[in-house]
Amino acid sequence: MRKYKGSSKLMLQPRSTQEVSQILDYCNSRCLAVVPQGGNTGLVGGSIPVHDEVIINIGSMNNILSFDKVSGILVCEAGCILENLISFLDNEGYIMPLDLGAKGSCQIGGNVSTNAGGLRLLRYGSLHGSVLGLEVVLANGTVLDMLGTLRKDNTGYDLKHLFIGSEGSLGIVTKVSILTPPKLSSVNLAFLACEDYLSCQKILLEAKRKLGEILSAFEFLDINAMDLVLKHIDGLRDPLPSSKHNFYVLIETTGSMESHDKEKLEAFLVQAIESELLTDGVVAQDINQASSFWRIREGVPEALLKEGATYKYDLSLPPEKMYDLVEEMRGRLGTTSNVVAYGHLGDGNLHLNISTQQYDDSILAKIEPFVYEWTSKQRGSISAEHGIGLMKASKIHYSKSAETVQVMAAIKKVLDPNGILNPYKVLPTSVLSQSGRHQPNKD
Ligand code: S2G
Ligand code: ZN
Repeated sequence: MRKYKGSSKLMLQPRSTQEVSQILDYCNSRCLAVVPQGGNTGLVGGSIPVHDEVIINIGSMNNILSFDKVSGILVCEAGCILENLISFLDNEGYIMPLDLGAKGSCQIGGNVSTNAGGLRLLRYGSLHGSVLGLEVVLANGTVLDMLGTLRKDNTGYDLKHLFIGSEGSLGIVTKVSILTPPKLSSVNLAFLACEDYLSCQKILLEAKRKLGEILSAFEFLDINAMDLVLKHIDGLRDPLPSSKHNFYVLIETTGSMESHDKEKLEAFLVQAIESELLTDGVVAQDINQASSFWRIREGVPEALLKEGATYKYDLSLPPEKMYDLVEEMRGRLGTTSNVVAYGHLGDGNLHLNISTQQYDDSILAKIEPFVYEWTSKQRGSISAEHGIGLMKASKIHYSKSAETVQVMAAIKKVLDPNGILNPYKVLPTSVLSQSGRHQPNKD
C-alpha cells in the first residue's frame, strides 16, 4: 500500500522452528521488539515495523512436511507460498480451502495469522474451520506443538484459535496442519450484469436456493471498479461489451458432475433472466475464459494501486445495507474522489475503496470516523478479513466491546508480558499495561 515505513536495522530469516525459538528467547530477555513477517502482502500495515523492531521473516521455512492422500490433510511450514501449495495439491487432486489475489506471494503462515478470507470462504469456510493444528513459538521461545491432524479433538481449550487471526501479536506461527478439499471435476463460472444493487441481492438469494451445494463463490463489482480494471489491467476485455452495466456479479459452481451442474446453472440463469434480474451474462466456455473473468475481479486492487492513492475499507455489513454506505460516501465526497465498491457479497463483505490522486487529510476527514461509526451502528465489522494491523488498532472499539478488548489485552499480557511481539498492532496501546507497552528498541 506504500502507506507504512519503519526504521528497522535488522531482518532475520530463520530456517527452523528452533532458530525462531532462539531468536525470540534472545529478544524477549532483552525486551527487543520484533515484527513477524511472511509474504508482506497485508493491507493494514500488520507486517511492517513501526520503529526499529527486528523483522523476523519466515519465508525460508517453506517445506511441505506431509500430505495424506486419503484425508487431504497437509502439514507444511508457515513460509510456504499459497500458490505453491495450490500447485502441489493440484497434482494430488486437491485444492487449498482459500484462494486470494495475493496467492503468488502471500504465505500460509501469514494467511493463518490474519485469518485471511478470500474468494472461497463461501464454500469452504474460514481458516478457523480448515486449520486442524499449528506449531507456534511464544515470545519467550517456548514452542507450542499443537500440530494435530485430527478432525475431532475435544481435550481442553482449543488454543490454536487464539493464534488464527492474532497477526503475530501472541506468537509466531511456524507450522500449519490444514484440511484440504478434493479438487472436483466440474467448475463453472458465470459473469453476469445487472442494473441495481437490489438485483444483486436477489440473484444471491436465488443462487443460494437454486444452486445450493454447488455454489462455490459469489463476488460483485460495481461499474467504477469495472472501469478501473479495464483501464489499468492489460489484456482484459469486457466480457459483456454490448453496453455498460451498473453492477457485475461472478458466480462459480463447483461439483462432481458436469451435466448435473450445467443443467442447474442454466435453469438458474434462465429464471434470473425471465425475472429481469439480469441485463446480460455469459458462462465461461473454457478454463481460459474463466481465468479471464477471475482476472477482472482479482485485478481491482491492482487497478486501484495504479490509479493513485486509495483509502481502503474492508467491512462486514448486512447485505441489504451494504450499498447504502457506498452511496452515502459518494454524497459526502462528491467529485473529489472515485468511490469504488466490490467484494465477497456471498459473505456480506464489502471492499469500499476511495480512490484519489494523492492522500489528502481533507478527504480522510470526510471518510473517518464516519465510515467506522456507520459500520458500528449496523453492528458490522470494521475489518471483515484484512485484519487490524497498525491501521485499525485504535479503531477496534467500533466492532468490539470494551470488556472484550480488555480480555484480549489480558491474554496478550499472559502470552507476551514484555510486549515484544508486533507492538502497536491489533490492540490499542491504551489497553496495554505500562510493562507490556513497547518502547523503541535501544541500540
Ligand atoms: C479482495 C484484496 C485486497 C484489496 O480483492 O478480495 O481482499 O485490495 C481483497 O481489497
Ligand atoms: Zn477480499
